[in-house]
Amino acid sequence: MKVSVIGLGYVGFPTAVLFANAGHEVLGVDINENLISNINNRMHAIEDEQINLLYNEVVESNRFKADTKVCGADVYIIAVPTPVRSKQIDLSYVISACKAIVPVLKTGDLVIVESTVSPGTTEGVVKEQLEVSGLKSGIDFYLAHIPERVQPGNIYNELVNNDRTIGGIEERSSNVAIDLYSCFVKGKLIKTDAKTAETSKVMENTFRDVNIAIANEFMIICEKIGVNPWEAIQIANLHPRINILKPGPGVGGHCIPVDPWFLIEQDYEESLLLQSARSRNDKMPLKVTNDIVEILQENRGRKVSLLGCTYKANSSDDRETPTERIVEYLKERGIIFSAHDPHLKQQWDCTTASLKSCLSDSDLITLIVPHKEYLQMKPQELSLMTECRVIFDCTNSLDTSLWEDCGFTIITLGLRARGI
Ligand code: SAJ
Repeated sequence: MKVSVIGLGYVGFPTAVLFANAGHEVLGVDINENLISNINNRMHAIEDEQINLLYNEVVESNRFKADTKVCGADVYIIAVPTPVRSKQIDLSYVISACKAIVPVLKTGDLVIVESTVSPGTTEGVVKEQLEVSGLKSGIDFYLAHIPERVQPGNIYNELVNNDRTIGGIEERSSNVAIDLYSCFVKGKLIKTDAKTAETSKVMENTFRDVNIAIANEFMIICEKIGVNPWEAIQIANLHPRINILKPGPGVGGHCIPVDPWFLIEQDYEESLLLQSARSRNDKMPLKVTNDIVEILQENRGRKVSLLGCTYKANSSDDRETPTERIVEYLKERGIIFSAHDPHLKQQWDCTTASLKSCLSDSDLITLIVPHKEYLQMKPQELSLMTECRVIFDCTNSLDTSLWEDCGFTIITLGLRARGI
């Protein structure tokens, strides 16, 4: 079949590669001309070796091409961003994708929405936009929502092995979509309706946001009452039905801090817990900043070095990253700082390419993102780069006794106010 994947980002690109690898003729579409030219010239790469390998094969064998325009196909997969701006969901990229499909849509085609959308969007706005073609959904063409569930860095494995929710606007749309996705998905293909699929997708990430918020709140309360939150959470998690996630410097990325808004906007008055979890997690960069300022004052220090700028360990993705907020707060307070991240694709104004220059004249090292490069470093190696011996560990990732035996003071998030 001819498959057109609209939006060649974190999800669209690997999805296009897997459809091509399964034998379909794939046209990837994106508004970014640079990206299109890189993809066609085999100069594109993502953080997943398996996908990169298959991508080279499918471009070479002419099964995958990219363009800025949507052309006629049998299947259209919409994988464009749905950003949240000022707590409002921006559907404009999804609507543009629908408008681009309308002139080429024909009887028997299948349209899939993979982008995360609010409950009711596929059967509402998407269907309405596509029916401008004069064709009727569920009769002339098929329509389904199939949310993605991939973790950056583990995309091939998760695209192939995770279960997928298949939410057709009616039974036949679900069945046609199941036939299509079974060409590369080894996980279960779970049939439901479009609105349930949309709801369960945003529920998944909202659950994670609320769980991280409770971990952060437990940490703050434990710190106040002089209990080690990391130990208390570890013990609580020994209960067979408890799984509290980890406290940290905040929640970043393009999914967990964004998706709760798709549910909150359905009912502002009643979504009290979800709004509260959002605000708990959003306040974490401020808590880290306050801790940094206090630790500097206690140590009569002036400069802090921030290690880790991306939204999570071993990823190059810096969207919605807590470090960016910490940087803003430090600037507002007039604190001297520099930052470093070996995974960033593009340096920030405040980052240095070398760790040594980031650490120069530092009075406090704050480990925000526990990238493997930092965790693999031995205390002796760090000692050679800096005279600073105080580390603030925001994710409890360092082996405290190992570092303290080598002359460092380790202050762990949540343990600062314990007075020990
Ligand atoms: N975080 C914590 N404490 C934890 C776990 C995570 O503070 O215990 C922070 C991370 O540091 C990061 C943020 O939360 O800043 C989000 O990281 P994540 O690993 O929880 O999630 P994402 O955004 O990388 O991917 C999520 C995944 N969803 C779930 O696990 C329910 C992924 O499967 C989804 O495909 C993805 O969102 C998405 O695209 O929706």
